[in-house]
Amino acid sequence: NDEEASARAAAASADRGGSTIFDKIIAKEIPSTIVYEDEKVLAFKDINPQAPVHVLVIPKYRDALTQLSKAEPRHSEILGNLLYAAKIVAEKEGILDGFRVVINDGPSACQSVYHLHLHVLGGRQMAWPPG
Ligand code: D5M
Repeated sequence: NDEEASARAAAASADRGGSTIFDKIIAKEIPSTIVYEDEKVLAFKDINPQAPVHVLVIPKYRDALTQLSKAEPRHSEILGNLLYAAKIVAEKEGILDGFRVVINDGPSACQSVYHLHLHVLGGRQMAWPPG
């Protein structure tokens, strides 16, 4: 289907080292609604929210980390920073009573932007299993 095809095209572009729309968001070249920012991570509202709260948490320095499955030992610190930032986002958004953190990795998981990102979702009852 279309979603799968565009996910595969995005993966191919990432393999060629292409930059993504998130680089423009980090550079503030395109607008976003920032929820939290520090020197290492940026959290902003997802443009296509799947829950009342839907925030993306990304590393500011891409460091060739397009997706979790490409992570190496040197990425462990930024991975920890991202997860901790997800907690700060949940706190700021008032969803500490229940929220979900998701990483879509690769075409089969419908990853569409090849700049590592965590989804923080909440503000409604979440179902399990996810689709
Ligand atoms: O999720 C990529 C997510 O990125 C998807 O939920 C839409 C979101 N997105 C794409 N462009 C923007 C902009 N410009 N602002 C905010 N959010 C955006 P994935 O896990 O790769 O499927």
